[in-house]
Amino acid sequence: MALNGDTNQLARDILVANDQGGYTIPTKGLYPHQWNWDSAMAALGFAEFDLHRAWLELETLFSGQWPNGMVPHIIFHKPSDDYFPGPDVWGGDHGPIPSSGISQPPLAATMARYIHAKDPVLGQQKLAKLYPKMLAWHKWFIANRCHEGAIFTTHPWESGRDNAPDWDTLMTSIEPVGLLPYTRKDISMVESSMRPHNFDYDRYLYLVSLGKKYAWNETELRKANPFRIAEPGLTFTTLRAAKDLRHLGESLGHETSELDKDIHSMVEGLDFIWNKDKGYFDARNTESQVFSGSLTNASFLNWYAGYHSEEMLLKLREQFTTVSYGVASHDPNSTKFDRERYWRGPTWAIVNFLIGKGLEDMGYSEGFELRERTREMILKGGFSEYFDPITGEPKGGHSFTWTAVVWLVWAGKD
Ligand code: 2M8
Repeated sequence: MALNGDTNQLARDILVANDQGGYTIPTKGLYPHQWNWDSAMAALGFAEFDLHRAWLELETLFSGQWPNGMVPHIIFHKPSDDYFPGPDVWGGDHGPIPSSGISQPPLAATMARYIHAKDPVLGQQKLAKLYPKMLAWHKWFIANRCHEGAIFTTHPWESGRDNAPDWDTLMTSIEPVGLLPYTRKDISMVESSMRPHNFDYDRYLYLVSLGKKYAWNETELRKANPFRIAEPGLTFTTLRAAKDLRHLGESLGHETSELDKDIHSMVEGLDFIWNKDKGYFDARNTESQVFSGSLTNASFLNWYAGYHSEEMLLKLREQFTTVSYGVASHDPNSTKFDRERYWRGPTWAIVNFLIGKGLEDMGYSEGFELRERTREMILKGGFSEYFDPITGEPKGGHSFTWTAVVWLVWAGKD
């Protein structure tokens, strides 16, 4: 589906159409609630034409924050029959609004910094209330998701890269005992060849049932939940968020030495996820210490966190010769590469943006190359959830919020 008409206007229309009045859904039908990192991206998109709406998006996201600081990955503001699993399955009634019991890559502080820069006077007013909440979320990550300075995920959904090959070994070792029968809704809306297998869903739901059983108590879950994988996506986004929080904290006149300490230990923690044998950032089981051996689009987020790696740059250049539309979510040379199955091969505009912007900000021309490729992909395939990295064909959901945002803030810019 090639785009016709004013692409900027089409992108803005998607944001407005997905706006539920205070929060933005990723797309109609498939994802009818507020998702965490999608929402941070929506805020950035709104900042292109409505700064007050941009701040409201972040405020609404933090209105679902739990007393322990966690900001859930899904906030169920309103009931919907379109999505499974809903709030009853999660048992996530530990915050002010029904929600899931896990988090997602923390983009909010970084997007808040971009939005703040557009109007620092308004930004200072908004940050007075938001900054302590963002800091509490950061502290939650450090207290509950940090292993030797690297950030780990306790559920495939927490990483945002649901069915990535990073989790395959651990997923196979999980026996999903005691699961009640359930009906998936996603495969009635998107072809099943583009979605996770039932094998994965059984385990996603089993891990949710564990969380519910232990009332999402992190101390209990540390003993009960076998899923603990340090991974590049959460590590790099948390590191970047900490740097942006420090900047925002300083602008408000706050003491930020605690953040300095965390940033220092997270930079040291990059060693934990550096797979020396393969020469790339890789997911790693915190218990067995075994690497996944997966080169993914998250492996390339190091520049987003302000961290250059010559080896990763070589890998990126190599990837540019294999696929045409950005960075594939899984290594195109791997036998597990599946060009249409969600996080096992397709390219995602949002991750291209995070990688590309990081590269551009650090002065690497590969960032511009990635931007060009993402631009072409969107012009050719529209505002899809993800795309075939070889042909650029649109895949997954349509009229997708974060793809529209990537166009507005980056890919569509001259
Ligand atoms: C996808 O994940 C949800 C579960 O969180 C799903 O498939 O039901 C992922 O791509 C995730 O990263 C994203 O935030 C969410 C909404 O776009 O969809």
